[in-house]
Amino acid sequence: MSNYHIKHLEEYYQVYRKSVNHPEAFWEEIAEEHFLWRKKWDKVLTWDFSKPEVQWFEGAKLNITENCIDRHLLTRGDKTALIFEPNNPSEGSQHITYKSLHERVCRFANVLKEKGINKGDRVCIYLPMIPELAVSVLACARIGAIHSVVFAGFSATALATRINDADCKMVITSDGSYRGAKTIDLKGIVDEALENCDCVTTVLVAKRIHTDINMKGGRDHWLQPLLDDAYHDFPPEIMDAEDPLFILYTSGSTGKPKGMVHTTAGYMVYTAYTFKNVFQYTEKDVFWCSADVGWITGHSYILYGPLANGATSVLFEGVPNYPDFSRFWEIVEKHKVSQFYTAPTAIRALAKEGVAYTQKHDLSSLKVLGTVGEPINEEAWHWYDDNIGKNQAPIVDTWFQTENGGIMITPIPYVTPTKPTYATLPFIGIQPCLMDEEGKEIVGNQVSGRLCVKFPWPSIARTIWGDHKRYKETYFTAFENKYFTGDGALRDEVGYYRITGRVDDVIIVSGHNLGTAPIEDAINEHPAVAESAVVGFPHDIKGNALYGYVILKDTGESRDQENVRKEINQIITEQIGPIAKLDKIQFTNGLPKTRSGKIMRRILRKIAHKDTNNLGDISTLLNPEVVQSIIKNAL
Ligand code: 7RM
Repeated sequence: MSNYHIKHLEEYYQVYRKSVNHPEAFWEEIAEEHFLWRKKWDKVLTWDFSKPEVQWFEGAKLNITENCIDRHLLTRGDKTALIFEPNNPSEGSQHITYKSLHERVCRFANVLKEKGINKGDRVCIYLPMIPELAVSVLACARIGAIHSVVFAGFSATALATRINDADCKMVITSDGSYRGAKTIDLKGIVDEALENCDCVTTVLVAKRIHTDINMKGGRDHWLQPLLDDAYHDFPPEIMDAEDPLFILYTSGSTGKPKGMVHTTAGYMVYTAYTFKNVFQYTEKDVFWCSADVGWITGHSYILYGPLANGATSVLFEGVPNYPDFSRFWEIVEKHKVSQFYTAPTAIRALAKEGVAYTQKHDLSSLKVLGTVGEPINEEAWHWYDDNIGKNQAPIVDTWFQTENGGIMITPIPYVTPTKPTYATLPFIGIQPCLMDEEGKEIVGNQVSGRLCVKFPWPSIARTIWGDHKRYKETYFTAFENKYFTGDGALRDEVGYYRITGRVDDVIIVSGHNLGTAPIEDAINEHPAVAESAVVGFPHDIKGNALYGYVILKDTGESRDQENVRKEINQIITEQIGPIAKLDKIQFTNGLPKTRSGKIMRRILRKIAHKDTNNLGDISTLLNPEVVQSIIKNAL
């Protein structure tokens, strides 16, 4: 039996028990047998959730890029590490081998050093999904600088806040970016942000869209000439296991974004191990995660997890609807993608366009489908299963958070029987529990509560950059000695978990706790509905009543809206019960979404509460314009 690669359900249970009963022995064995260490650890784990403090593999020395690149050179030097698929398909894809990735990362590392970046310095990376993004992330890791990738769809204000919070010395960006048929002036956004950032002394600029841009003398440098002149080798900086690897910002429900700090060894071990098992990756597979590297999913499952396994990973610059809605499936066919990993919001958007786009392409290479980021509704789950996987490729509904580093609750494909809308079982080493409002653990099955984790796993974030107190308050105060996720979940009769959404999405109607996910699920079953969001609003008798925002499918025919309202409530009554019926249903053309595809229910709640004077920070919205139209038509 190999603990590294789980292939049967009995094996899962056996390895799981070992990981829980003897966590140190278990992770020590995984770390020892599958990674390259310059020095082994003195102690596997030190932890105390009351401080909170967590250290894994203390005393060990390593460099993560040596594990992700150098150690593959002998056996996989000519294997493709990254397939770059550009925004415009006619530009043609690029295959970057492990050998060439090594050389590019080393050259970039030399450029960083030459520009005065040293171990522990923070570097902000604000780039589109182009090879330079992967290379700059890895170059930072190679020299021991802490990367802070900011999604290149964020505004100048959001960027400046993040640069200042981490006190970055350098920004790496490009002249611009492509997004479908549009171009975006990235360098202009950086210039605007830097008017308010005194910490940045150097800006490196990659050429992507070849437009004329402003280069500030002394501060801004074109990247390519520097790389051309740099030496092709660079010895990796030897890091401590607990040296920070990166900061990644995640928005809080209030206040400024939280810079989650991830460290080196534990993050490497956990992302590599989850990647191998959750996607059942084997040597000849081509893996594609469609997330942006600006999110934790991209960090862990486009770059570090796949590369640590010597895998081939697709880096896609574009969007699902350019040149048309078949783009994803064209890419699957072209690169014979074996594992495809995307978000429910993308699945729903594609499902809305019908199946003709999926039928134009040969999808038979697909062995595993993944989803992440939000609860996936039942209809979208089946659409994905029927039309993309052709009922032959298991769906892994993977739950995790920026704070977690890697996948926490998930089926293992071909091992765990799946169940629509359920993330199913804890991954190896993860000890979830459900808590009630009084702080008591809820044991047994067929129960629901607040999702916590009892024991540290190797890739848990260690702190919030510059604010350990906030880290403790946010995650370790609500429930003593437990990590609190902020999510609600239920556990079914066999112990499978279903994530029902953020706890602040729980609405109490006449004393009944209702999660938004199952209600939205029911609404979306209506054949005319494309997408929906449910929030609560104050009600004299029930305490709260339900307000649904519903997007109808664009079928060209006009509909009797009153009738659709009735039918929606009928479906809800059948699936959940009359308690969950909606008092108000507003039809809309769009829902406010974050740039990673999560519905911003906070704004919808304010509209339902008729409290629209102060909507708070909407600077990270993908589509701020829909907010006004929703307000105008509010019920
Ligand atoms: C990976 C990522 C984290 C929040 C989390 C949940 C929600 C993520 C799922 C999910 C239901 C899933 N990190 N979430 N995955 N909800 N099922 N499979 O998205 O930090 O950006 O967001 O996303 O609410 O707390 S994140």
